[in-house]
Parts: sequence; C-alpha cells; structure tokens
Amino acid sequence: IGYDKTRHPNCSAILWDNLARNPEKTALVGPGGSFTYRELIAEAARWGRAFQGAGLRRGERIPFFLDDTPVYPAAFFGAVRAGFVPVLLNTQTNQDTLNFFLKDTGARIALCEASLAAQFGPDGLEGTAVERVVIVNGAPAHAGHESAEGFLAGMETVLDCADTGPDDMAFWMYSSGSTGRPKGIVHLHHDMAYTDASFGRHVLKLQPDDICFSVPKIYFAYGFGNAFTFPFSIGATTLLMPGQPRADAVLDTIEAFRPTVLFGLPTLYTALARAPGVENRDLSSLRQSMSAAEVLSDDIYAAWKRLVGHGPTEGLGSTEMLHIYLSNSLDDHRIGAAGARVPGYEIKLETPDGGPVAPGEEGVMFVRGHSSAPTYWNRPDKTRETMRGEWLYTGDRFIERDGTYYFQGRADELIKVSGQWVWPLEVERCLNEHPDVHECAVMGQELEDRRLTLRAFIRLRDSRSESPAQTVKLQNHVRTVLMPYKYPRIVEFVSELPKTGTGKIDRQALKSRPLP
Ligand code: 3SK
Repeated sequence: IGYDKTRHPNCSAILWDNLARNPEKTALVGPGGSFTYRELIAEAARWGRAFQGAGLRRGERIPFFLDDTPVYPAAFFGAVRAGFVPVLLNTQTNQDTLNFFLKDTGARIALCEASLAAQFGPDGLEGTAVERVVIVNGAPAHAGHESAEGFLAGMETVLDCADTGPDDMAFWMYSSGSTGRPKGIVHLHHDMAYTDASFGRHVLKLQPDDICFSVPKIYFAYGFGNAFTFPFSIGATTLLMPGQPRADAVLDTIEAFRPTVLFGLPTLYTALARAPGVENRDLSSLRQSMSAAEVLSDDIYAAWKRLVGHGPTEGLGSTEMLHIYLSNSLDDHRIGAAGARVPGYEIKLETPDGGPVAPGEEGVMFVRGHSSAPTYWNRPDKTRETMRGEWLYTGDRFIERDGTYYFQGRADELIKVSGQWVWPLEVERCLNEHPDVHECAVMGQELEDRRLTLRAFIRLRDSRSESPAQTVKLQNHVRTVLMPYKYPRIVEFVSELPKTGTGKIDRQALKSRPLP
C-alpha cells in the first residue's frame, strides 16, 4: 500500500496537517458545536499545554472517561502531540472495573465527563495514583474535582510536537474482556496512519466534502477510526453525537446534520430499520453506510437498502488491529460475509493444531499488518497467547471462498448438546431470519447437572405474541431449517437485549442470568 512508517512519528499530524491543507474547513459538527480545523487545532494545543503544565512526564497515561463531544478530539490530539498517552475508556464501565483501569494505567490525572463524575468519587479512586480529576462539559460537583476551564485557563494555542517516533506508545484502549480483567491494548504513533492507508484509502475512499457520523462511540476502536482517523486524514468533517444512541436521536441527528457516511453495528441498523415512521425520515444525505463487529442479517441489509438505496457495507476488525482488516465494499458486497482482505493486511487460516486448512475448510484466523498492537500492558501471558510474532491470533473461525471470508463463530464457542456439536451462532442466525423475531442471542448454557444445552433470548417484533405456542413455533423453525437436534431447549422472551458499551449484545450479562 506504499506506506512509509518513518513518515508518522506522531499521530497528531492526522489533525495538524489540516492547518496547511485547509484550516477554514469544518472539522466537526454536532450538538456540541461546530469547529473549523484551525479552531480545533487551537483547542488541542491548549489541552497539550495544560497537560505539560500539570508536570506529566513523557509517556504518562491520561484516562479519558468522555462522551463524544468536541472536547474528545481536542484533548486526545493535544495529549498525543505533547507526548502523553490517552487511555480511551468505555463510559459504561462499572466502578470496580474503572478503579482497576485507573490502577492499571498508573495515571495521576484523568478527564471525566461532568455527567459521569460520581464514578470518580472516593471509592472509584481508592488505591489509585490519581491526584487530579478534570471535569469537562459541566461544572465540578465533587470534592477534589476541577473544571476544564480552570485547567485550560491562560494556555496558548500553539503546541510543538514532542520528539516521538513511529514506534512509540501513543494511546491505549481496553479489550472488553469476556473473561477475566480487560487488557490494556497499546497502540503506537504510526498505527492510525496505517489504518487510513489501508481501510481508509482502499475501502472507504472518503472525499473532503464527506461528513462522517459514527454512532459507535470514540472509545471503541471502530468509532475512533470512523470519527477521527479517516475524516481528519483527508480534511473531511466528523459529526459527534453525545448521549445514548437511541434510534430516534440518531434519525434526528441525520436529518439535522446531513452526514454522507454512517457507521454502525447491526444492532443499530436493526433499530433504525424498524423505528416507527422511519420511512418518512429524510435520510437522503447518506451515500454509504458501514456495519461491523457482528454479522448483519439478510433482512436488515434489505430493509436498509429499501430505505436509503444501499445496504450497509460489512467489515470486521479488532481493537488489537485498531480497525477493519476484512471488508466488503460498495460495489462488491456479499451479504453475511465479513468480506475480503483489506489491502495492507494478510490473513491465514489454521487448523486447531496449527496446520494449514484445505481449500474451503474452516480454520482459525490470524491477521498480520502494521497497525497491530505490539503488546497488552503488563500482561505477558495474554500477549504471548495473542501476539504471535507478526501474526495476531483472532480466535475467530472462518471459511474462505474465492477470497471472501465467512464468519463461523468463535474458536471457543462450539458446544455439544445431546452428544452432537452445535454452533450457537448458527442457531441465532436461523432464529433471526424468522419474521416474528426482532433480535435474539443464542448461547451454550451449563445446567445444574453440568450438561450443556442451548439457551435463546428472543425479543419478538410483537411482544403480545409471547406464549408457549410461540416458543414451539420458533423451536420448530430451527428444527426444520437446520437440524432437529439444533433447536434451543430453553427459550426466554425479553423486552430488550442488554448491550455492551460498544453496542454488541452483552452475552456475559445474559449468561449470568438465572435459569427460568
Ligand atoms: O469489528 C470490530 O469489532 C472492530 C473492532 C475494532 C475496530 C474496528 C472494528 C470493526
């Protein structure tokens, strides 16, 4: 992809280059205000100066517990330019995990959204090194917290770039960690530019007049690339929407700010496509919609296409790789496929014992490319499991046909029910195709006698039809479409499926629910 890593010693250039390119161009819009590149860079400089003024040393971490408002890019780019390391935290983190993050980062200073400040009370800070909590987008209301206005007061609007190199630590994100503590994923200064040179330039192909709207938040690697890396790399505009991404709020925001590219997860497209009155909304500004992280069903693809004239383009990435490495494109889309290798990334499939897979056979995926995180912070055990030389073990099972990759589930998800192997994901997809089903999650469930069975949580389109007869109807659907033994033995109707902060179905939360 013609990428020269030595040209990316500090990732703040992604924003700062716009000063020479087109400083009066709008960098960001949204309910939190509109900023030109000149204005945003001036704000970023003030943040960088303020972190310097706080006496931080090069490489010190700064946890960001922030919603998507203009403060985020300003503080992020100011911090990295000054040689500090923002840690992008999921704002849905509970207090115990937040306390773990603060200890793990060793941070002395943290940024926190005013509406979330209660999390940084004495319990949240206990045992951490945090001395200063800077409150943004509102006044401090807790003892020891200080305002962003005070922190930034008197700061100059120019900032020299620290003497960093392409392989220096730039920022962290945490893995959502389905088991055990989340892991701090360390990214380097050249990683953002690499994702732009690969996915950004080859698949997304933004133009400066594009307006990108990432509904997934900035703390999620997917949102981070969508909202920062790709638009800023080309001088386009990003639309930031704080708050809960409810379908009506997202639709209002599209109508008000007219983005050209929408980024979401399948759960978002499901909610939007089924939102009451969506057919009367003006979605005509959208020229492309991206979907990632989970498999999109055929009917949602078709419903979105009916509404806006194109289906969501599906891709798959990971926080460790920083962004998408398998993707469809606008002109070549295979529904249900994660897509083809994105230029700049190499993919290999292996059998569980490390051998090559035969053509068309399923294997566990490894990926290689220069945006790969080199390590988890302070976790040599987990680093060894995942970062294997230049290759990254994804733990995802795939089949490849004609260069297109089809997700088959996680390597550790296969379960044996009544002596026969079943992939819960296959059952989930089958149920999702039933017209009565709004969305569902299917998983292996250990019973008291240690046997495993299949448990399905189903949100119906019409909750009034929840009944034992409906259960049997859906079980029979799986029996007939798949195999008789693959039907979920336990079916629970729910009014809502819990979601993680990144918008994925929260399977851990469902698994821990007591059996009915
Ligand atoms: O597919 C994902 O889950 C993902 C994760 C991080 C960055 C980008 C993507 C699409």
